Formats: sequence, C-alpha cells, structure tokens
Amino acid sequence: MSIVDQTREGDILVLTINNPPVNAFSPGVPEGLHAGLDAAEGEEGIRGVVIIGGGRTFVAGADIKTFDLPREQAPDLRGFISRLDAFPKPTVAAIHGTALGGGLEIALACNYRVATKDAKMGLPEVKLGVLPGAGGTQRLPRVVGVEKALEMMLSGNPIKAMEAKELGLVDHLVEGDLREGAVAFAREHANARPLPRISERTVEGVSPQVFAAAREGIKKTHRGQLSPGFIIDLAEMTTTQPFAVGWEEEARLFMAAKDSPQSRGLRHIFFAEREAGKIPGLTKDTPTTEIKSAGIIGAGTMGGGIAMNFLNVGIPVTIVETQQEALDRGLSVIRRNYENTAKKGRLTMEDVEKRMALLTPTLNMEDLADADIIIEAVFEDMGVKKDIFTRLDAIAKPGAILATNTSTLDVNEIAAVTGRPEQVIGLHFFSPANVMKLLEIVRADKTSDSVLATSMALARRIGKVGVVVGVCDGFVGNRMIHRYGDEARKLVEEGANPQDADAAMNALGLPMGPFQMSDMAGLDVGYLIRQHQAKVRGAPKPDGWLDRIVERGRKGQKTQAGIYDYGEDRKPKPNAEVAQLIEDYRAEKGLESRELTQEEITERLVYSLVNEGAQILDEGIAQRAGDIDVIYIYGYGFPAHHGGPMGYADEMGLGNVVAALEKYGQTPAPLLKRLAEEGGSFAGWDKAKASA
Ligand code: T1G
Repeated sequence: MSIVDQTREGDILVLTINNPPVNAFSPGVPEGLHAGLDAAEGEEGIRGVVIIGGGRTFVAGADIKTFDLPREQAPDLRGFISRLDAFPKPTVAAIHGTALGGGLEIALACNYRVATKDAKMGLPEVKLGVLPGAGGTQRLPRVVGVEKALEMMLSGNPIKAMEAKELGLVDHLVEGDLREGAVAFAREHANARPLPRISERTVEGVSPQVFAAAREGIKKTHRGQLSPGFIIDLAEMTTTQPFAVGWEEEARLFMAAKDSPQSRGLRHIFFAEREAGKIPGLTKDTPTTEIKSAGIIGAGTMGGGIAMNFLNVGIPVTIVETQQEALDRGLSVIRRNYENTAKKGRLTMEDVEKRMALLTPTLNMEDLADADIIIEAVFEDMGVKKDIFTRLDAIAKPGAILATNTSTLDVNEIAAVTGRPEQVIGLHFFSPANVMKLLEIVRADKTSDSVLATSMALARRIGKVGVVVGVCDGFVGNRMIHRYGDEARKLVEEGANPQDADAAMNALGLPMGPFQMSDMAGLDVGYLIRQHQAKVRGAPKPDGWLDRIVERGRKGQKTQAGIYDYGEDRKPKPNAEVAQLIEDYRAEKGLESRELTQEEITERLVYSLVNEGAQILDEGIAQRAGDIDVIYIYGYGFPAHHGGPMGYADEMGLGNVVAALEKYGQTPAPLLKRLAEEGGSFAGWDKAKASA
C-alpha cells in the first residue's frame, strides 16, 4: 500500500490516500495524487477519477506540522488544487469521516462530491489562527452562499453531510459502500460537459450589511484575533472580484495569518492538547476498566455538576448526602440545570427525564458498594475527607476507583487511610463542573497505571480535557493562580486600582482579571486558603487589604459586594468604601503609591504564572509546559491565541521574561533562568524531555 494507491475500476481511476491517522496532506500525498492525475490524463480509457481516503476519514486538512517548513519544502496544496480545478476529466471526491480544511478544499476543487450520511465537512482553519488558504474562502461562498460560508469559516465548526447535501455542497449521499457509489457516480457523469467548476460560478446580490454584521460579530467572538477579519475580507471579494483575484489575495493573507504569533499560539495549543492526553510510561496496552456506574459523595455545587457529566453520557450515578434536605436541593439544582438547557433548545425534555432517571439519590454510603468509580466532592477539610475514605475502603467493591475532587489537599494523605492506595486518585473538576472542560487528574504516589489510564479515558468519555498533575498544594492550576493573586494584591499595595489589574488582563483577552475572578469565586474562599496556608507555614494571620474587605462582610458577587459592587446586571462597579480602605491600608503600612503602567501590570501578572509554572515543571508536578498551557486555557480562560502562559513566555522570549522579573524584584525560577541563559524555550524543553 503506497501513500496514494491507484486502482482501475473499468473506465474510472480511484486514487486512495493512505496517510494515517487522518490522511493529512503531508509530504508524499501531493506527489502521489499528481502521479494519479498523470495516469488518468495520459490513459485514453480512463473517463473519470475518484479521490477517496483510506482508513477512517477523507483528508482532514493540510499537515499542520508542515506550516513552519520553508515554502519550497511544504506540500503544495494550492498547486494541486489548481491542477484539479482545470483537470480535463470528471473528478469526484468521495467523503467519509471528516473532510476538513484543505481536505474540503480538495473536494471543492473536484467537479463533484459524494459522501456517506455520517460524514462531516468544514473549514476549521480559524481555530489555528489562519484561514482556508487553498481556495476555501473563494469556493465555499460560491456553493453555499456567503452567509453560510461565513458562519462555517468563522466558527470553524463542521456541518453534517445531510446539511451539506441540502446546501448543494454534496451532490449525492451514498448508501452502502462509498467507493462503489463514488465509482458509479463518476461513471454516470463521465460525459458531462462542460465540467461543473465552482471557480466559474459568481456570487450575486449580497447586501454589504452581511459583511458589516460579520465584522461587528467577530469583535465579540474573536476579540483581538487577526484571521477572522481576513476571512470576511476574502468572502467579500467573492462578490466584487473574479475568482483569480480572490485566489491570489487569499494566499497573501494566509501567509500573513500563518506567520502571526496568534497562529503560532493556537497551533501550539492544538498539539499541546493532544500531547497532554499522553502519559509517559503508559501505552495502549495499559489495562483499563470500563466505568459502567459512578457514585458521588456530596450533592452540592461540585457534586451535582460532576454527576451531570456522567448522566450526560448515560452512566448511572448514585449520589449521597448526609441530610435529606441537602439531597433534595442537589437534585433540584441538577434538574433545573437540565431544564434550562432544554429551554435553550439544546436538550429535549425527554432527554432531561432520561438523564434524571439515571440518578439515584441516597443517604446511605453503603449504596455505593457496586459503583465502578466513587468521587468524593465534600467540604475542603482533610478530616472530613479522611473519614469518608476510611468508610469507603470498607464499602467499595474491589477494583473500584476512589477519587477525591479536592482542589488543593494532599491526595497521598487521603490515600494512606485506605488499604488500597493504588486505587486512589484525585479528579479535580473546575466549577461549574458540568461546564468547564478541564480536569486535573492528580496522580498520587501509589496510584496505579491502570487507575490513571482509566481516569484519562474517562475524561475523554465525559468530554473533559484531562491533564495529569502531581501532588502539591494547589497541584498546577491553583498553585499558579495563588501566586498570580499574591502579585495582583501587591500591585494594589503599590498604587494600582483593582480595576487596573482587571483591565490589563481583559485587554490581553482573559474574560476575567484577578479581582473579577476572586469576586466570582467568593473572596472568603481565598481568605480561608490564605489563613490555612499561613497556619501550615506557622506564619502570622494574614492582614492584607483584601482580607480586611472580607472581614467587612464583603464576600464578592454572592453578597452583591466584594472588591466591586454588583447590581442586577452583575457587572462589577468600583466601590468608594473599598477605594478608601485600600488608601488607608497603604497609609497605615507606609506604602508609597505610584503610577503603574498597563505593560508593567500585564508583565507582572502573566510572568508570576510563568515563574511558578517553571518551578512546577522543575519539580515534576506537571509533565510538560504544554500541559500547563492547556490547564490555563481550559481552566482559567487564558486566551488560546496567546498559546497559554508558557507559550506566551516563549513568544516574548525567556530572556525578556527573566529581565522583567528581575526588574520587578522577583526571583526567576532556576529552570526559567537556565533556559533563558541557554537561549532555550519551554517548547524546546518539552521536546527534549519527550525524546529523552
Ligand atoms: N495535521 C497534522 N496532524 C494532524 C492533523 C493535521 N491537520 N489533524 C490531526 N492530526 C494528528 C493529531 O495531532 C494526532 O496526532 C492524530 O492526528 C489524531 O488526531 C490550506 C491550512 C481530524 C477531527 O484543523 O480536527 O487545512 O497525537 O487526536 O480526535 O486551508 O484531528 O496521534 O500524534 O485529533 O479522531 C485544517 C485538525 C488544517 C483538522 C480527528 N484541519 N484535526 O480527531 O484525532 S489547516 C484541521 C482535527 C488547513 C488549508 C489549511 C482532528 C480530527 P497524535 P486527534 P480525533
């Protein structure tokens, strides 16, 4: 089997692309396809060509790994597509699996497209900070219309074959064998002349308002991103310029987008997210157990949210509380969440009932005896957790996974109270647990490979992005956010207003800055953690300006008053009493106020994350810098187009990061200092570690 097989089916030549796992347009594929077209062109008896993907899918796009190759080494997708568009014999794209990006662009350059019913197709390039660079921006609007094309190219989401058929993007849906159906279709159209070419169509009568609305829309959906605007410009060109002009402009804008820091950031995250799912030492043969039932201890916000993840994928859940009233409240919150989703049309009421029927409430922990996994989600107190795990050890069946949802406590200490520490793991969900995609999988010292592999598989199954972390106070995400919070409070001591810090992070693209986030989480949460950490360190009781705000009963959004005031619209409004408290605090502590620029604020906040992240890497608490980036994007809203904090630091240059830290009186973590001195990067560190 070669990378592109040529098979003669009578008067039709079938070109099968064999480039697993997703038939990306990698080096070798264009050569094979050109050879196939040469054969078809040169052979009189061949009256049509079918292009089909071997394995599980049609072409899933250009090979993202080749984006940074020198132009002459990168597979020439545009060259192939130009040839295809002018090919003198009928060409048919036979689509199954996913035809994405360059894959769909190949199909659009064929005369016809046939597909299986469950196939999907789309142009997801915007998710990589680029744009469809091989004709997609010029052909798709000529097939499905400008508005639908803009929706597809700006969302990057695929559509199903049935919709594609209705839109005229697919000419025929094949029942049964795709290859046979495509060959038959090619034969039926062997004499069709002139050959239908999308590039020859025109786009008429589109109101300029369509583009104005699209430009307005991306201000919210793609704030600060480059390629969405290019996509709109290019789509608009289909209404004002001939195909050839748009085709050339598309190449120019594609290169500009591809060479942008945003695309580098998004491509880094594309691969980092996939790498995060790989655990060194574990292979496909590591034994896993199938999770057929789950037990959740605690029906509060976290327990209820966690339960929903299992119910959503049809896994029955037994949920335990100590009081009937708490149990009833927990169930009504879950039901209300589902009903709200149904009101938005994303669920039917039948779905709601089906999911609720999988949920069994109980006051008896003994009812968890048959659960394959039990997740404790109770109050963040070590004594309470130890008591629960001691009881679970006596109740749970052999082989059951015993997981804690603790967000900072020592999982080794919890595991030690059981006789089966190899079955104990941390599954740190982020609130709201039924929404946030991040799941920190906390590998304790004795957690078995099988439990770890099962947990990672479970994360994928319930639609979470699982990242393995080690045991320390706060694991990865919260440990870094504590440093970030320390730095944010320090900025205010030095003269910044809380809203300056939030504005700086909003400008960077984070939906919430440090103080907006604290008010949302509840100021008393951070207050208690600071008190706990001070006690553990034997340090005096913290008495910072933020502690004083909490001690005045201002606990954040939940009391409509925290650092900010909150009205009906829940928008943060500065509060004069808080401003006065901060001023008095500075005076009492003899702190000199000064003007802090947005640049300084941004550097100090982001680099506080980077510095702690470097320390975490050095301690082996995170496996990769890319893992830390994935955690920050999916757990804390760090903009993916900046590549996560570590990716952002690489883009800034680690030497500049170290210089900034030292300028602000911070001590760079040894690993960060070393990498900076070597002219290295976190990405390089990950690569070196992966190949070690
Ligand atoms: N290039 C290179 N590698 C790719 C790839 C791609 N396009 N798509 C997937 N992989 C690798 C991936 O890194 C992983 O590697 C393995 O394949 C399985 O992927 C000019 C410029 C197709 C829906 O954006 O959305 O065309 O970890 O784990 O969950 O206009 O992969 O095994 O070593 O994701 O079954 C446009 C990206 C490119 C599609 C399958 N295309 N891929 O999901 O598997 S830009 C895309 C996906 C472009 C043109 C432009 C998904 C998938 P490893 P996976 P999956």
